[in-house]
Amino acid sequence: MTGLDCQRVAGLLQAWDDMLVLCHASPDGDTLGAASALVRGLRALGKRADLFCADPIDPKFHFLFAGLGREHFTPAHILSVDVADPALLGEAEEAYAGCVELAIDHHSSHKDFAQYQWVEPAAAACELVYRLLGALGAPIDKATADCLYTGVATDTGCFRYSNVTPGTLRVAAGLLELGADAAAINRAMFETKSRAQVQAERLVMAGMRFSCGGRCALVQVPQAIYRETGAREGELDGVAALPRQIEGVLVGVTLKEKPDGTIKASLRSNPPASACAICEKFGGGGHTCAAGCSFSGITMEEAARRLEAACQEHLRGLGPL
Ligand SMILES: [Mn+2]
Repeated sequence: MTGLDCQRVAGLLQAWDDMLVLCHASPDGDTLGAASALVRGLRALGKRADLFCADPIDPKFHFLFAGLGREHFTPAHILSVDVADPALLGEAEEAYAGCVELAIDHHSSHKDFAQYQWVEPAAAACELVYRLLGALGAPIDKATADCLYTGVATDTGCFRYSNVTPGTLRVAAGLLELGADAAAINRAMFETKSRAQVQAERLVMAGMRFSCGGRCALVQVPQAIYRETGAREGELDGVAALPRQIEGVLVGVTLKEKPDGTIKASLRSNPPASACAICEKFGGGGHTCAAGCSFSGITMEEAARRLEAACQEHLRGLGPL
């Protein structure tokens, strides 16, 4: 449980070899981009490294792994990127949670679980990995730049969220100079939907409900929607952004039923509401304006009811709005 900065992390990695980099479950562009870029950078320095994610990777992210063959070795050091809580390792939690040596993360809600951690506020874990590769003197080729750009773009909603700082844009500018294909990545991440996805979004939006005098909007994604439309799970990631787009909504709630019956909630908030504060009431966390929590052993309707009640309480606590 020792906090490190970028330079000290670079020092550790210079001394280490045979590294396995863990991503969080339900992987997004940031955890995958950061892991792939870190592995590419470490390999460029002549080290053995590979990455692992417990959950299947949506095909839209497959390009992040182009040209990155698997390495077979017994890991001597386990790292994690973008993992705020060991529970987010998913199926890998049991095997790995106790032996993560270094956690690199940008979540303010980070729970110390690794021997060493480098946790620094940034828009994306990829921002930290970009700086780390610089400190290591690792070359950043086009494929690595594409990975890092993907993480920064996806965690900022294509540079639209309040987490974007001048530093974020400088990192993005640096990545463009290194050859990142921003236009193609933005199109693939933000402007491409399958027909199944549009059909699924239609069904989800049709069931949207409002509470707290219109300040909370909630949508539900039961497993049946995937069966009915043929949409893949990852294709509905963007749905979480939709409820908050509605005028007057301060908290947008998206509930997704997992195959095992667990209900995953993704909350998005507009100031002064805090998605993170609401999720923390249920053992979750994240960023102020984007956070998550999960429920097991209850129905989606019950999870919806509890979250609406928590939103109500949170909004009341903010005083007259
Ligand atoms: Mn992230």
